[in-house]
Amino acid sequence: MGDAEKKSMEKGLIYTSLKGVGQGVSGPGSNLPAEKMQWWEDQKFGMFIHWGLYAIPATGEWTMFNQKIPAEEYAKLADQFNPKHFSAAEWARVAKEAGMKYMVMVTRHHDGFALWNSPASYRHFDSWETAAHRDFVKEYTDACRKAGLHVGLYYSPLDWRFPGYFDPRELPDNAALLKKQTYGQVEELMKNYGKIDILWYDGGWLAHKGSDADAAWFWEPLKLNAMVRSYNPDVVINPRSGMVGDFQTDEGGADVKGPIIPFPWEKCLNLNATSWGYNKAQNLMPLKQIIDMLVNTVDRGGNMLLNVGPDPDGVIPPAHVERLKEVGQWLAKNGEGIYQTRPGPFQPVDDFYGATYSGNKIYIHLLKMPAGDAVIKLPPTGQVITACTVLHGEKVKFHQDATGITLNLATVQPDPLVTTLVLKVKGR
Ligand code: H79
Repeated sequence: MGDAEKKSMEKGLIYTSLKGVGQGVSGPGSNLPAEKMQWWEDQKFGMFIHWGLYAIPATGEWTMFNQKIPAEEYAKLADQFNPKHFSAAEWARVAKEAGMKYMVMVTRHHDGFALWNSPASYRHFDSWETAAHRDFVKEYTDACRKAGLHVGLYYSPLDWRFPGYFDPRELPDNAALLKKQTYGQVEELMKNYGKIDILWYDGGWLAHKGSDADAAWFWEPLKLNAMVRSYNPDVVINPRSGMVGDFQTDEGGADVKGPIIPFPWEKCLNLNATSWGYNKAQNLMPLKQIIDMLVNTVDRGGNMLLNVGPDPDGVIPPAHVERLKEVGQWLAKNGEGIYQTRPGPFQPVDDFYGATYSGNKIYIHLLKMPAGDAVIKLPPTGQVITACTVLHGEKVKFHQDATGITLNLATVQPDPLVTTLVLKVKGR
């Protein structure tokens, strides 16, 4: 897609699910040029991990706030947080088996408990100084790299322990302590754990009000991220520090619909739809829904970051591991049409199909088979199609003329999840 086309699409379309697209501050060198985003756009599928003290009550990562638990009371959970079966290598193994290419671990959520040795933590509220006496970020970053997965860290600037977070103008001294902690902790994460590929901020808003961009006056994200880039020049940064960010975020389990989105973006959602953190209440996504979500995301140019919430012992629930393995089995067969592709040339048709391309191949993802005459009519592309098959499978009858391409799927054995077809393009 050319620059002019991209610009006109960006102006003409409203991406309702992508809140605050392009909002936030930016400055020279604050964002990566397009060529440094290509590797990220190639990944398509990653693992998000929400794990912390909130795994113990098992009612979700917002427990401290929702149940109005005072900080001193909540802090006692750290005495019990001493996992015996935590293994970052096992997390990485599960991610790889699922076909995931990167991981993003929550290093510290809004409750303030840091999963590393964090001298910058207010009152040293971390896993190093409490029962576990372990640096989980170190174990995680080492395991990711060893497994060949790209390393992402999630960090929440927001910390509920600070009254100044809720009232930064009336309590500036306390808010300043919070800001000092954020700068200190982000520096620790960027300095002490080798090359970090992705920095995923969350909760840059103030007092849970307005947008992350509205709070830029407080966090000064250009200054914060200039420090980040001094350690990790090419790290891919999301928009939730109040800086524009290198990609846009679509959070939650709502279906992905509409046209191709012409800038880098990521869908993040939960495998257990109940909450991000470990939850007694289980609402595990059905396999077909996961594959559809992935395909719908990739066919519109996005990556999908699928979340797991390990239990207090650090173990990903076995039913979740099993479900992810099934996703990996579909990807082992169909990955060629997913990884390292770009969306198009056909615009997706909601609830029916979408497309990606790579080199001289176009991949059509069929969410369902056409009813009735088993025929699909694709619009003209201006390219000559020389062959059509099921990916790793039988030939598909097709006819191409000036009005488009007609595929006849009468003899096609569909994949029970999503069927991938391959069109070969002449001279590409
Ligand atoms: O870390 C996960 C969420 O905890 C976090 N972002 C993802 C990745 C997040 N922070 N804020 N929000 C999501 C939006 C806030 C939603 C809320 Fe609520 C609605 C806060 C209060 C009402 C959901 C429902 C959380 C508590 C009750």
